[in-house]
Order: sequence, then structure tokens, then C-alpha cells
Amino acid sequence: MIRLALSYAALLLALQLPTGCAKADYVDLQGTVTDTEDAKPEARSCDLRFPAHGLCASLVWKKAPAKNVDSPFTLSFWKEANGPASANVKIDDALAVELWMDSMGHGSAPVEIAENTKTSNYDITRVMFIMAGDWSVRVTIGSGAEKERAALYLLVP
Ligand SMILES: [Cu+2]
Repeated sequence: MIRLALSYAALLLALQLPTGCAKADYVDLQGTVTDTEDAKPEARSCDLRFPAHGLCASLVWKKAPAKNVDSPFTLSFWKEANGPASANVKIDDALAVELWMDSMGHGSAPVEIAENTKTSNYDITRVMFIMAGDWSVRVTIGSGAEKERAALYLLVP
């Protein structure tokens, strides 16, 4: 029985070898997918962490990410020390959002960022994952020495 279990483990290992060079540990569709305009603030999670700024960003997909169609999402920033139910923080300095495929070293077309001045959310549109696979959403805040970047990894089906 033990030998059977061992050989099964060896088989699993062997099966994984051909893809061993790919980055592992991607979690499917991180962030929240919701039909509503905005997530409940108290339920949001720290999807992207900016420790030097003491900020978290929550990412809410308006539509589940898929290849070659616009996969818009909303970003909201909040002070990590104050918790997810605290007020949204406006990013006064630079804010950049980029789609990037680490395994292949390429990006996609630039996304569009629109600030919702009422809610201080940021609506990100023209989010085009041009192929299926392991993507990251890279978010950069600040400029110069204050520049800080965080990434959310996802598998696009
Ligand atoms: Cu690619």
C-alpha cells in the first residue's frame, strides 16, 4: 500500500516535470467578481499591498476576466491600519495599471483609468488579456523615490 502511494507520488512528480519551468502557485481569479457596482467596503480584501504607503488596494472584477474581451474592474485604495471598512483613499500622485504576462515577458495594450470622484474608486477599462494563461495586474502608485508597485496574479481561461 505504501509502495503504491509512493509510486503514485512519483508519477505525479513526473507528470509535473514538463511544466516545471512555469511559475506555480497561481490562484484562479483572485479579487472578487461581483455584479454590483461596488463591493461592500467591510467585505473587501487587501488584494494588493503597498507597505511603504501603508495602503491596500481591493480589486473587484465587473466581469470575470476572460481572454480577448474587455475585463473591466474597479480598484479602491484604503489605509491598511484603518481596515477595509475605512474610507477610500485618493491617489494624488501617479497611478498606473498594467497587464503583464510574466512567463512570456509581454504586456497588453494600455488600460484606461477613470477616477470616480464621488466614491474615490478607480474604474479600469479596456482590460484586454490577449491570450489565456498566467497574467498579473501590476499597479504602481507614486513617482520617483515614492514609487511602489504591487501585483495580483491570475489565470485567464
Ligand atoms: Cu503570452
